[in-house]
Amino acid sequence: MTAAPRWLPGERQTDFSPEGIVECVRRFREPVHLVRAEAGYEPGLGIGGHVGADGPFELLGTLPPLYPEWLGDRSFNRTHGVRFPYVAGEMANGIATVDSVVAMAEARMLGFFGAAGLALPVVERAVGELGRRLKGRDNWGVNLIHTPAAPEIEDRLVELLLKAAVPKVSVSAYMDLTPAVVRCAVAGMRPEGRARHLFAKVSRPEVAAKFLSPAPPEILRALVQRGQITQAEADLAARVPLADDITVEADSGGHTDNRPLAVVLPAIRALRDELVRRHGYTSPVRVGAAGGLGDPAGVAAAFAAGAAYVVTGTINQLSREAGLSDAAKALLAEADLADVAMAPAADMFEYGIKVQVLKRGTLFASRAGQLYETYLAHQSLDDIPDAIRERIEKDILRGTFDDCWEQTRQFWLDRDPSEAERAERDPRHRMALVFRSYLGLSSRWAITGEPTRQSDYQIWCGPAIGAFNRWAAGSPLADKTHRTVVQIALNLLEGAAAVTRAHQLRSYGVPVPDDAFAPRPRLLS
Ligand code: FMN
Repeated sequence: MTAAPRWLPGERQTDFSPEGIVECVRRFREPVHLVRAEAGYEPGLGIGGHVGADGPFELLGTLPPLYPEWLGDRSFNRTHGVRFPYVAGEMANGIATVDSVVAMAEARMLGFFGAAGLALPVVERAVGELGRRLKGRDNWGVNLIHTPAAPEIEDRLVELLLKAAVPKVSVSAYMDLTPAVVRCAVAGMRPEGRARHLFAKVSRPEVAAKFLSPAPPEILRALVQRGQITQAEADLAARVPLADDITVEADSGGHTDNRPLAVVLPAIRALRDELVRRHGYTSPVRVGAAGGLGDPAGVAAAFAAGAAYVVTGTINQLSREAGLSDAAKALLAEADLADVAMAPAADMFEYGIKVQVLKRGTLFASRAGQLYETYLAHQSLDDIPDAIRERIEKDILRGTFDDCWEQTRQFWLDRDPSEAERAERDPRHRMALVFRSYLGLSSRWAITGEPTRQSDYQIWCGPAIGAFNRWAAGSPLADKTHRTVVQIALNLLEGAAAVTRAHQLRSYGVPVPDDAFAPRPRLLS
């Protein structure tokens, strides 16, 4: 029988102190030895030294280095040409800017441009600039959001994305598949692979199932008939899932089902396993995690639950690159875990759909809620009792219903005259459009920093903001000059690696102190 190996400390005497253990945890890029003085004693840690037949410590085992690059699914990095399994998610109205997508791509991560809510020529300019600045790279993308009320918007955006050869498209808000989204996935498909990668953002298994399945044959047939894809592309598409990256969105800023990540992620991972088996897919189909990620412990937990990659949103609004005013960023920087609320969504106001927004420092959530209650209770602007009308006109709209309707009408005559015409005929629709104008403008005011409307800023925000602000307090990330989207990402990944190491070592019986689970942000390169 060979004797158990022994460990001889190097120049630095190991210690079993809490501080010594924390330091070994932080040095996760080096192999770490689990050692003990003798049987029955708690293990301690050592780095370096000499393993052999002699030495004062029994060697229980050695953990090899751990890298943030490896926290997710290694196929994610390979497929998308990135170094880290990390995505800065799309944020509507260009809040996820061209600059942030470029910064993420240059740092060898992935970012999606926030195309939703922008007019097509604006998206076209942004995509053109991205193509020029990121020439030769394919680790960047653009959001394609479902617009059930105006399918032609989706069609035109897909046309643009294909023409500009955008390498990744994150598709979101789909409940059902449209020809546009299927075309986006399938056009250009070759036996050796896809022309572009689709990331499908979902929060429910029934929607995930649609993207985890091959494209529906009837939609493929219709696209072939229209000449939008070839028969060969349709045949290939019948053998692969529509998307091979499924982003599971838990309780997030903006549109959200408010589900905890620990509940939805395993459910959709299990569904993925079942559908991969059923369809016999031969290449990996990954499930990533979004929603509520704002500090290293959250990110480490997502990876530990099997997330192939992580996506952040809310916290990137604090970054230098975010297309949000300094005044709005300052409000976000003060927010804690519970400073968020659900408020009516501008795009689906009449259906009672809500978005998660910042509550602290702005009255938007309660004012938008009052508008929705009023809409539910009345048939038209003329039906609204005087006392309520006066309050809405004075406090919320800052104008009479008549003036607001005139401005709203002009807006719709420009954008989509059929809406204005419908509202002329249907007083309830007119009321909806007037109230929706406040919801639309309130996002603009937050973006431009309109000083007279700070109390009306609509800022999409999830509870991750509180996790981030608590973690960043007093660190370089609390200083807005250092707070870039890449510094945030690198610190979250670095921290998540440290938390992962701390947990590994704790699970082998090492008395890892709580400090090891709370790595501090610093400037990283
Ligand atoms: N997701 C989309 O798919 N399309 C969007 O247009 C979009 N806009 C967003 C705007 C803001 C201000 C925020 C905070 C999020 C938005 N999201 C959008 C969701 C993010 O891409 C990301 O999935 C989400 O924010 C992650 O959760 P978190 O907010 O908890 O970090």
